[in-house]
Amino acid sequence: MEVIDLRSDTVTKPTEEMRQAMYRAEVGDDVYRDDPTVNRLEELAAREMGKEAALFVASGTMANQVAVMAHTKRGDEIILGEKSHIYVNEVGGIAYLAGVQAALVTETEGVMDARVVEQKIRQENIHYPNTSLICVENTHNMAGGRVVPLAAMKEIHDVGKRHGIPVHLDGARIYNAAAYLGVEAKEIAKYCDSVNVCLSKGLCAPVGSVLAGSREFIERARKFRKMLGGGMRQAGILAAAGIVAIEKMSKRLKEDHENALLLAKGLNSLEGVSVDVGRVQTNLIMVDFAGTGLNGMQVAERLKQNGILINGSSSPVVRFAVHYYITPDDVKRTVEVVSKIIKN
Ligand code: TLP
Repeated sequence: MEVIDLRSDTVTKPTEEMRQAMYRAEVGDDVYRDDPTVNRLEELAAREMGKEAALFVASGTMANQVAVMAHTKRGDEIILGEKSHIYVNEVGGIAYLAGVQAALVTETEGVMDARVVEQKIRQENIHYPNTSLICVENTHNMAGGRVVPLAAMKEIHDVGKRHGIPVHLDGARIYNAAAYLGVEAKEIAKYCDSVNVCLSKGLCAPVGSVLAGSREFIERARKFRKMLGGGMRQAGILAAAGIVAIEKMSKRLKEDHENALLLAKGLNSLEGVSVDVGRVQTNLIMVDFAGTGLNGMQVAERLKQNGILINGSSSPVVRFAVHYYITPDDVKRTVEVVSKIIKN
């Protein structure tokens, strides 16, 4: 029995085309900027995001952390969502690495209200830290893959511009947002000053993210990447897969979104299981098992015994992540198995 892995889109292994590209990749020492494949990936990513330059880094976390370090000074304050990945899931890096503190905004469906963001900006006062960055996440992971609308992105960017504060976009899944909105990724990225794009989630690359922004910002980020030990040498082996991720895999994400909707509808049809189908926009779905009397850990354990993996949680709400390797048949089997495990 094949395992159906719905824990995350990060579990995606490189495609055959990626493995071929990795095998053939021309490489050099990227700390000397001698790796032609890394250079090609960075140029491609900069173009795709409509920015001057880009930097290949080891992970989404590294892209976000290096961005916060490059935008801020120690003791500053940054504004971000209370459910954002940067705040919740990056091991307190903003405090430890950048030495900044957080001003949190409660998101609604993953979206921060621009007026609230503006209220959080510190005025000049001897007692206050400087506000030096606003972070947005699109799609929003903990909101269940929700897309931040372009109008909301623009409003926040306008607030930033009015106050001279840059906006960083955690666009780990920006291509999912672009696929949902039916626009090019740069139409989203134009409302930020820097953007993290993950290659190793739904796009299937084995490793890496690209951080894009102005040439001057990327040069500062490059130095912080080196400080964190992220100056890789013959990284073209990895960048080669990243090029396939952007050129090819970013174009097919609608399929994942269709399968996610199919899964949401199937699960929602089961007694005691509830998914707000109307809220499903991309590849992540939040499933509430409260009506079954099971918590997320119990659901995960029972599914595992039947060859299906999800990340458990102490609450009855769990995330199912759909990706390239999840077929409509897998969706069907998942619904059948869930139907079985909630009955006994
Ligand atoms: N998200 C992972 C976990 O860390 C939760 C997942 O399984 O979804 N930004 C966003 C919005 C993310 O969802 C993630 C990873 C990252 C940044 C960090 O990327 P990596 O894992 O490459 O450091």
